[in-house]
Amino acid sequence: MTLVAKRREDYRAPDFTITDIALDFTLDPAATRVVSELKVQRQGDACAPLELDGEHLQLLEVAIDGQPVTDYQQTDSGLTLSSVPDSFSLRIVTEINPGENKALEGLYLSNGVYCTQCEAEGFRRITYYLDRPDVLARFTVKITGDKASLPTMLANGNPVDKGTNEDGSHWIQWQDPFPKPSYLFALVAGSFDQLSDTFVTQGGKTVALELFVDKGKRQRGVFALDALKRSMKWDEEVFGLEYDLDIYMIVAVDFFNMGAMENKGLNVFNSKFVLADQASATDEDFFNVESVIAHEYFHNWTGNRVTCRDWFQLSLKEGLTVFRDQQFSSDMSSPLSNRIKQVRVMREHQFAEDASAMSHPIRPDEVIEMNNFYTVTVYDKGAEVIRMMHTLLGVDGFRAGMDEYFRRHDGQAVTCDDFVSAMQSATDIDLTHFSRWYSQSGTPRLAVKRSFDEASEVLTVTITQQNLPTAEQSDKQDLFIPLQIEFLDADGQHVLPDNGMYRDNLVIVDKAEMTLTFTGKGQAVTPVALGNFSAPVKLTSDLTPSEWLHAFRFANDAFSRWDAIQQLYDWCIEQYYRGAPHQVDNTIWQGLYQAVEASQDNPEILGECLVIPSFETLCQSRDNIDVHGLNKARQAFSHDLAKFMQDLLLIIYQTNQTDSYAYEPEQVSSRRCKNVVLGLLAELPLAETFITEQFNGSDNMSDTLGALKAAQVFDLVLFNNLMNAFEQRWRDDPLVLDKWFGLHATCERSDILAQLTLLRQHPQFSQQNPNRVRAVIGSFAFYNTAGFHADDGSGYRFLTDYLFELDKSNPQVASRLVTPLTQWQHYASDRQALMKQQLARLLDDASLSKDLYEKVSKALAYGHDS
Ligand code: B3K
Ligand code: ZN
Repeated sequence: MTLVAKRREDYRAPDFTITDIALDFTLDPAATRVVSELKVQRQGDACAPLELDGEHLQLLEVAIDGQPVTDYQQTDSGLTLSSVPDSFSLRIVTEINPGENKALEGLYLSNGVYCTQCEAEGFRRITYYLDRPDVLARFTVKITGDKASLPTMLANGNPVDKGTNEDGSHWIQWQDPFPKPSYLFALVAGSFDQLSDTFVTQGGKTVALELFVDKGKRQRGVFALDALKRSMKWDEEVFGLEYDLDIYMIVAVDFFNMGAMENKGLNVFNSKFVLADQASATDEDFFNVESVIAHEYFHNWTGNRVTCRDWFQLSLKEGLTVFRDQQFSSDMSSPLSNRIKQVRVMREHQFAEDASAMSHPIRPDEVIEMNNFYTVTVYDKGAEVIRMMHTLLGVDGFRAGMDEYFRRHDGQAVTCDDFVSAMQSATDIDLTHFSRWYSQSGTPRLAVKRSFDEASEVLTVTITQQNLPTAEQSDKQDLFIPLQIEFLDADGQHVLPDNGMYRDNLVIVDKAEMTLTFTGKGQAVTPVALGNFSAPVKLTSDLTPSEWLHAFRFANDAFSRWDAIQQLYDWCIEQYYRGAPHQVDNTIWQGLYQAVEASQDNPEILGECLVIPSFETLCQSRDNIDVHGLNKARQAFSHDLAKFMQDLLLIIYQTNQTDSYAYEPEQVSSRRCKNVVLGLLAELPLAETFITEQFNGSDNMSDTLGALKAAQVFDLVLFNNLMNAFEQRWRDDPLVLDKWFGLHATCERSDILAQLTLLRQHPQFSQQNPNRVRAVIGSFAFYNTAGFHADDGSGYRFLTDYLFELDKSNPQVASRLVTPLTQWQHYASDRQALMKQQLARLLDDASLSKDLYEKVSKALAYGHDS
């Protein structure tokens, strides 16, 4: 198979635009009829044919200005009309089969609910159209459907008319006054429970808020609706942005490929990110609901009002909107735990992507399947790039830049360059060099090293940046890196260098090397760099274990204090990994003990500091990895840490008990701290009683899950007992049971493949449901280190066999799940060979989807030509 990639530099404005579209749906599971009436206008080349996108459509009728047309060319991917007037109306009638649509793209029917997912290029599965984000049209949508089974029928905008037909069906008409690209179109029809509320904007307009959930789940929607109101208020207060329609609707569905979708006025959500209550949702679930609700709401301005010119610009809306939802979450709870969460995603997943065959800049240059580019790079690294601008411009400068962006581009489809240019107008700082972050892929490496000259008593701190070639980009340039840094003397006092500071605690590393000097301060100056993770880089330094502890004690930046302990853990695990655990001597154990002891009055930082870096994070600073060696080193270190701190951990466990559950920051920190500690105590025999008692006495899902996770570490018998009890309690609630599926799939046991086979046969498992597939297969491939990486390659084979099946129905989800197999670069070569063997099996399949083909072929080609 050879598929041609689309390239960013080949962008051409469309020859035609569509100003208005009237859609008329007659819903039927196997034969939904779609009538589309378009107002088309030529805006380019006078002879250009009209080339419409369309896939999996049955074409029934084409007419131009009322006259039937037959001289068109139809292919698998579209419809071409060769000679058309400059301005005309076009009527197209198609038939589609939502019941058979298992890819969950376009219009599909699942669990009796019709729903759409059009981003990025799913609208072309509904009707022939100019399915690209730079064509903005006004949409009117009429939906006709069975009244009994589809009492609710929704589309974007405001309802303008409705009626009943003689055959018992009913119809409704929706109108969206805001011109929009096709990817923001949405239709939902089904039978739901409804929650209603209102929000009065700062301009005094009353907006109706409607939330639709599965029958019987009304109570679980209350938190999401509240979160929506908090988001609306926050965007007014922080960015001055108000909602623009009279109604805002959110529908929760069970079958959804990703988290949620920001369709204009009608968000569609994976029910996982809407439904939450004390009994069924963890604190993390509550957090995610609030953050995804906010994210989709914030898209109304950053994404919908100002959209992308082409899909290469995706980070324009995603990076910016992730940054906005991160700021919101941080304001709703606490900046530190939020920042740590964000950095974990970067270090575990984004760094891995940057180092893999799929590396790409936040604004990619080449794409085969756009759905493959909704990545941690475009989203999370994209948000880090926005954050760096925020750091450079300051709060007021950033706001002024945003105001200017909306002033210039409201109602337009624009580029990342347009965004930077609006930001530029708000500041004296030249962003030209900075904007390389948009075009360069890879994780920059920063090194901070010291040297001391005895004669002159000058301590020199050298900061170097190195940008190594990535899979798709060999030439690299130096970047403009804001590095937050503080310097401590031997007493823990802050000192400043003679030169080089750009601002308080900030240096700009914009070339390969820079030096800072300290005169007369002796050589005991500890640089504590990358405060607040001020740039998405990998940092190395020459700090010693005792200096990390010194940094933890005295640094001002809370993130740096947490990071100091993480770096120290990394160093300790490295000693175990090298077979020299005794290097972690008593001074270090004591130092760690004291650090923990001294933090007891701050459960937030305490809890986070007691989390040992994940296996995935440890991989990002190592090569040629012996997977089991590293995994065992990590486990052995956790065990020894727990043993050394046992008495202290028990005290922390007891003091962080919370009564009467509430989802609020203080309680969340305490519960987190308590459950992290329980996870460590699970290394020790005394933990059994604590685990069992917590499980039996729990009145909320965080504590229940905390106990189950600890049991998974403790021992298989206890784990199985508690898991059986959990299954009994939640067997009829697939969303909750996903947690159970995930725990089974991540259990490091020798018969894991047999377990996975059993899970697949479980009555609640369904290969059609992405949440189930992710809970079982995704948890195994991403997080079961021992099982997935079994030495005989059986884990890799298991995943591959599964992907063959899944790819036939849902390529998008299959392509997400192949990721761990494509990220072979950090492992030892015999393991790489086993992984590539399975990738080669996939590539051999002539019917492989575009989605998998792109990732698999890149993963196999990587490293061959260099
Ligand atoms: N914009 C959607 C993602 C669409 C993914 C298409 N494969 C959700 C979001 O980022 O808000
Ligand atoms: Zn988004």
